[in-house]
Amino acid sequence: MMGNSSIINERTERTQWFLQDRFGMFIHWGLYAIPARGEWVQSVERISNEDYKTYFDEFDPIRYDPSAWARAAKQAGMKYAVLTAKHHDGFCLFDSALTDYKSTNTRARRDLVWEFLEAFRAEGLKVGLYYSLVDWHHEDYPAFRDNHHPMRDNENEKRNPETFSQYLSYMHGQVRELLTNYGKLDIMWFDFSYGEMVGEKWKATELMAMIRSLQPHIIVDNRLESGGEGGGSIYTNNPLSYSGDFASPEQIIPPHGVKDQDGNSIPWEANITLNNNWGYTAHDLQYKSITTVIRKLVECVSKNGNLLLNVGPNAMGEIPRDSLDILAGVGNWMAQNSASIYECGQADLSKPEWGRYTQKGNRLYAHIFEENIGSINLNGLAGRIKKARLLADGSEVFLNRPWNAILFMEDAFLSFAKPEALTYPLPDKRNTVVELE
Ligand code: H79
Repeated sequence: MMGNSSIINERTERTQWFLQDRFGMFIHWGLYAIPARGEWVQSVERISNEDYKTYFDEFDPIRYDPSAWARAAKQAGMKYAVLTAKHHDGFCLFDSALTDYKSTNTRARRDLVWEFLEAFRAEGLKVGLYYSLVDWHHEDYPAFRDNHHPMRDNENEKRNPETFSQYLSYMHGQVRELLTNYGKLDIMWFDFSYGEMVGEKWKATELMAMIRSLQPHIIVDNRLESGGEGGGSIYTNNPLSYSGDFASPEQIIPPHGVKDQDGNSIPWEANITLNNNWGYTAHDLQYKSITTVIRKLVECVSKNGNLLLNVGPNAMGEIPRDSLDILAGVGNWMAQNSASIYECGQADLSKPEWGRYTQKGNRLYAHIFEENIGSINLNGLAGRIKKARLLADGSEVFLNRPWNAILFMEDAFLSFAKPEALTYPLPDKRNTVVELE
């Protein structure tokens, strides 16, 4: 068992920065920005590689300016970013020696990954790359050539084990390129395992040994062993070498965070889109509100998790205006309230009915989501709070009105007005944070 406890210890070491930073940008960008019907378009519409090549021939993102992306991420309060170096369609945004299907062979003639990494590092952000295990383009990934849908993929019938091992060499080779030619990377984000395509089907022990030897500090997601639904040996007290450093719930914030079988917290990051798609989708205008995004971020942190929030730049290379507006709004909130996010985690209190707590040492952050309430009840905190201040402006919030102390012996009480007043609107009615010391 020694090996496994050391896997957990090393995971704890490697993920320290990750658990402090809490908030990152996911970027889904590739040829699918041109059809603009989501990153699964080739599979969903059964587009042949020959027809899909139209987009390769046309790809020319003349307004790609990763410094602008990096500024938007930083202003939003994000501390790291993850770009799709290769998605399921197999198109590489980097100058791989192992394929011609890459951005440097398009009209762009640019190594888009390299420029992304430079720009985000220059803004002081940590950087990661997404790499799809699934590959609809590679000729030795035969199961997807006729039928791109993995859930309906009958690999026993369609996949030739000998040619598949050539795909594995290609995949391992590209991971080696990314970890060798692009400087220090902070995150490696694989996507995804499904059905029988799990773990050693990817030669995962060998792959992880290579990753650890090339970049010992990089953190890896858990998808060499699982899909977006969660799972894998990271959830046990007996994780395998390729169990990954963090769990990656997709489009969901787990009700109770992520814990292993013994109830210990596991590092985790919810990956969530701004609208209903990952890749740029012109007709999808169902964007989440600024408030919804802020509350999702707070919810993740209140359960010891991170939020990796996705943007899908368009074919010109720009993050859509709607997305930029949301990021700016989240950034305005973060500019005043990020002390309740960074280095914070779950509080030793149950969820209050008016919002959520986060905690950092002896500082408790009361995130108030209900509107138009003049006072809130702090169950179980009577006598434990020295002072209460609005995090946004440092202004005083009143504690412990005498008659409340009598009515609620266990509770403290916060009031946003002088003690005589019964109700009073909160200074900022939405997503107000009170710092309790
Ligand atoms: O990269 C993003 C997604 O493309 C990828 N993971 C995130 C991070 C992902 N792979 N699989 N899935 C998500 C789940 C599969 C969903 C599907 Fe479908 C249901 C595939 C086909 C039906 C969603 C809906 C995609 C196309 C239609």
